[in-house]
Order: sequence, then structure tokens, then C-alpha cells
Amino acid sequence: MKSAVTICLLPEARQGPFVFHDGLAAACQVAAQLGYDAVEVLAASGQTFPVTELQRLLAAHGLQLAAVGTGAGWIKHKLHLCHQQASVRTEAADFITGIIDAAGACGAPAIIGSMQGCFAGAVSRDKALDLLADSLATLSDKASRHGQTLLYEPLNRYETNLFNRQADAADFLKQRSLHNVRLLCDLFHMNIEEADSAAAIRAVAPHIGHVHWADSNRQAMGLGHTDPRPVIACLREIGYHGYLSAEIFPLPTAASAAQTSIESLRKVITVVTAITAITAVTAITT
Ligand code: LER
Ligand code: MN
Repeated sequence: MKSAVTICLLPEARQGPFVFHDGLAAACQVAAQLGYDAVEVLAASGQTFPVTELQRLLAAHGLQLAAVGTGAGWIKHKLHLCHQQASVRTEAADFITGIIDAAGACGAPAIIGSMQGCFAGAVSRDKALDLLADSLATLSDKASRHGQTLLYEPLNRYETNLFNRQADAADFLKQRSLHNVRLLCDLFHMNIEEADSAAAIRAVAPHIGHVHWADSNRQAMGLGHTDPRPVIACLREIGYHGYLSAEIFPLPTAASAAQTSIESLRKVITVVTAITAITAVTAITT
């Protein structure tokens, strides 16, 4: 499992759950100093995405790009994939395509989170799910041209009425044959929607492509009341080798949130490793 930390390039999302808000250079430097494997970037758009600068910083600091968020399309332009106006849906898909291409140039997948939208008014739930499936099919095909998957993120009930739980989203991906779409399991949303986050992860194991590593209050893991041990034990058991990315508020400061988050990850991995070893020895000797 690999670590990542979020960088927000959208000034309008300054209050959002992202660790670094003051540019790529400073953020990559702190991320590398703390020992992160990668950064995850919330893009302002595909057109303005600083591909060359980011590639240079990643190489200079020995970092990878874990994923790129597309939420600016919703936050700044109020676009989404289930909008009742076809022209807005097309604009949403074009906006996401720009980010898929920019992310692909840096070797990373794009995330469909808030850009999935909601069903409302003239758009029934069934119609919205058809629209979502069509968009995910087209966009994941575009991602595959970069050798990437597309990440789809179930959100909590206050952010979408499409899919709030991982199992429902996984069933949808299977039913609609969306083979190049992977689930993004955000532990903050799961803390609200799942009865048992570890069990929910186990149930959708083959579909998981990315994890947002956040505590119950959306601060760094360790600052809320989530017990991350069963989650890490489960991710290890299912052979997850992807990213655990800190999509959290920069509290009390960005640097300390980044530090607390990676320390929590190291600590829980050490604890789970020790427990697994003790359990194995006990099983052999009894
Ligand atoms: C995006 O990753 C996310 O988790 C959403 O809550 C943003 O609205
Ligand atoms: Mn998230």
C-alpha cells in the first residue's frame, strides 16, 4: 500500500478537505520530506493543469501522481453528469475529459466524485443512472487510452443521491459492464454510510482502485474516532496495493495534518503486521 496527500489547485475550494492549498512546489517539497509516495491533485481544469511543472516536481522529489480530482467542474461551474440539460451534461463530460487527458499525461487516473451529480426534477433516478452509466462508459474508455482506469467515488447522502454505499456502486458497475471503472473508497463517506467499513471494503475487493484516508471528522486519521486497524487488516488481506490518500482538512495546519496522516498510516501498518505475525505464530504453536 502506498501513501498520498492532497493538493488543491482551485482557489474556490480553499475551505475544502485538501491538505495543501499554496501551490505545487511547496506541497511536493513537504510531501517528499514527510516520506509520502505520491500526491493527489484537485485540478482547476484540464486546460490549466500544469503538466510540465508537475512532471518536473514529481521527478525532482521522487514522487508519483496518485490521482486527479475533477470536482472543480461542479464547485466552480456547477456542471455534472446527471444534469437535466443535455448541453450541461456534455460540458461536464468535456471538462472531465480534459482532466483525464492531463492526468493520463502524468500517469494517473481521474476521479469522478461530485461530478456524478444527483437526480432531481425532470431526471428520475432510473434516468440518472442511465446517464451516469453512459458517461462512465465513455469516460473510462478515454482513460483506457492512457492505460488508466477511471475512479468512481460513492459519496455520503448529503453530497449525492446516486450511490452512497460501496456494495451498491459495485453492483451497478457489474450490471452495466463498466470494467474499466474502479471504486474510490473514502473512509469519511463510509463512516457515515457503512455499518462496518472493513466489511464493506472486503465485499467489493475486486473493484477497489483508490482509498481516501480520512478520520470520521475528515481530519487526519487519529484525530477522530475511526479505528483504522480493521480497515488496514482488510486491505492487506484482499491484496490492495493502491494508494491511501489523505483527503482531509488542513487542521490544525497543513504540515501537521500531512504529518499526522502519514504517521497514522505507518503506525497502523506496524500494528497490523505485528498482530498478523502473532496470530500466525499462535496458529502454528497451538
Ligand atoms: C471527493 O473526493 C470527495 O470526497 C467529495 O466529498 C468532495 O465533494
Ligand atoms: Mn473523497
